[in-house]
Amino acid sequence: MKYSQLYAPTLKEAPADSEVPSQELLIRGGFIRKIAAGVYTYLPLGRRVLLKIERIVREEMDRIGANEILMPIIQPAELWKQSGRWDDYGPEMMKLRDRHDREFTLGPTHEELVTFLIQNELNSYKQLPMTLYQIANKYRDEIRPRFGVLRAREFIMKDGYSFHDSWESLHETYKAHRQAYSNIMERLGLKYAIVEASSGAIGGSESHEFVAFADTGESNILYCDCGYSGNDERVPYVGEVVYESEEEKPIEKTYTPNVKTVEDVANFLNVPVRKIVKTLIYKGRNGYFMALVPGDRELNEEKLKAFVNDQSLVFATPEEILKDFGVPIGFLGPVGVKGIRIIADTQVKGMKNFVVGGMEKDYHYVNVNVGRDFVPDEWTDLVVAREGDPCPVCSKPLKMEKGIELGHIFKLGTKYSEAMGSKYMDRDGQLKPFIMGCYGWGISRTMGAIVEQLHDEKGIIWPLSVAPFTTIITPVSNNENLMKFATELYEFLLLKGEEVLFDDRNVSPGVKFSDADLIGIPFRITIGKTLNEGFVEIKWRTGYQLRVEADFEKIYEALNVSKEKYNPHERV
Ligand code: 9G3
Repeated sequence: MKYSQLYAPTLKEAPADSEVPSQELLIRGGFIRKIAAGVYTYLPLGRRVLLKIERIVREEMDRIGANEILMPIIQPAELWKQSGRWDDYGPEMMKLRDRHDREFTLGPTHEELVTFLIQNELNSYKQLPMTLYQIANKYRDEIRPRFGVLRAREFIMKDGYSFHDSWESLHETYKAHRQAYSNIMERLGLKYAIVEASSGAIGGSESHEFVAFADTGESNILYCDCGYSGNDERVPYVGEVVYESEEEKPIEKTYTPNVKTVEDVANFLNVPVRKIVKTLIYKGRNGYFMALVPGDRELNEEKLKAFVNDQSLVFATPEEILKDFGVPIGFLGPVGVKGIRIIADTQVKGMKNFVVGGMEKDYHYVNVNVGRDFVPDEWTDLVVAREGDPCPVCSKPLKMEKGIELGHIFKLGTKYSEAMGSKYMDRDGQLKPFIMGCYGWGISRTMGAIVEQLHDEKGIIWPLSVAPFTTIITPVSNNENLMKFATELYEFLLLKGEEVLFDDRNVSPGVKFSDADLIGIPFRITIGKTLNEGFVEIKWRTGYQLRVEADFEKIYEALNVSKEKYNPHERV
């Protein structure tokens, strides 16, 4: 392609609201344009990269025998009412009505739709296992879309669904997707981890995430040298309960005006945060829950939702708490509370003489003890695991890395097939609900993750496998014999099937060089004054430079050798 015909508007300045490198560089490089919060247009360079990511994902899916389909984005509400999830996601689900006032949703995922689809397609065990997948846009009205394509409201996902007549068969397909997803990560040149993850809302038992390491990532990966790794939402806290030995002191109700946060209470009462028990109120389908965790730990909503088996659980609002408990949110506590299920984190069991809210504005209880002052209804692991916690496998202290979740695979079981009555005839002539799996890959998010891992102060450093062009030909001026050589080299490489961009613009070499570095083309062939001595320069985006005879075959040869050796992570 000739640069003069390419619509690739590069920008000097980063958009004011860009928070992470990929957001800044994909906009400055002319790959994407923001249309609204979390809504992006992919410009020509961006579209080329997306199509290459999609092709890699498609090839790996086809390799494991998955069948590509394309389902509608708009979904009738009935399907979600059948699965019981129509009210589970609140405002995150984009709902609309058609001209006949019928309810629909813009699809955030397709479990319901595909399970409805196959009930009229697959009806015998002979047709199983079957995996169907699509690459299509999804909509999730995220509360805070941010970081560009890393957390968008409209995004491109590969979502696959498999149907089985046994868990063994599901396990085979699950393993095949694990391998396929590892291949995808390898072909994208990303540094990554496969981590145990929570299956949260989606139900089912087992799930794994494929996470690309990045300090800007929203996922916290806890890992251990023994090989264990898990997403902090999922990692169980397996530490022993530490039973404090101090004597129980008499409980006291203490005046603590305007001290709401745990830190404020700790400073005001001059106690360490870990001597405070945090009280959090959640609202589910059948009322409120009171959850208790140590003051220095975060409550893990995924664990609480799983424990009470209610995925619609949301944090109760200060207004609801004031209305239904008559206490401002900072002064909640379990002492003297009736008619609400109290679920406490196991570690609270060992605490002595701790502080809780006084269930009255501006008051806290000090020297509170379990048993004497209150008894929780249940004990369970409720905390978000963190660095230093014992490894669930070998108990050594866990380490943590940040990352971007790109792939997520789930063993669903019969959650959707039972809810939607999707059954097949098994070998004994019995009608059975399909055993299912589902497999997601964030296509548009992948483009951002690659830039997060592979960029420098000059711009993006695309891996060869997804670079919009592998090579850019840069004559340093439009002087006649430089342009003649450059044009003929361009046509020669095109005939060789090279994805080459010819920078035929009448701009300064400085602009050409900085644009080439910004948009991250792996190889730049500079046609300059050395042409008179019979040479051109090939510069790798990673810094390596070689001088090559100004001979088309030799240049082509040097490019192929370069491709063999090129590693975007290796800066020269
Ligand atoms: C919703 C909304 C947001 C959602 C979901 C439903 C996440 C929802 C989980 C999944 C699981 C897998 C198939 C592809 C891979 C991921 N956010 N999930 O179900 F209504 Cl608003 O989507 N689905």
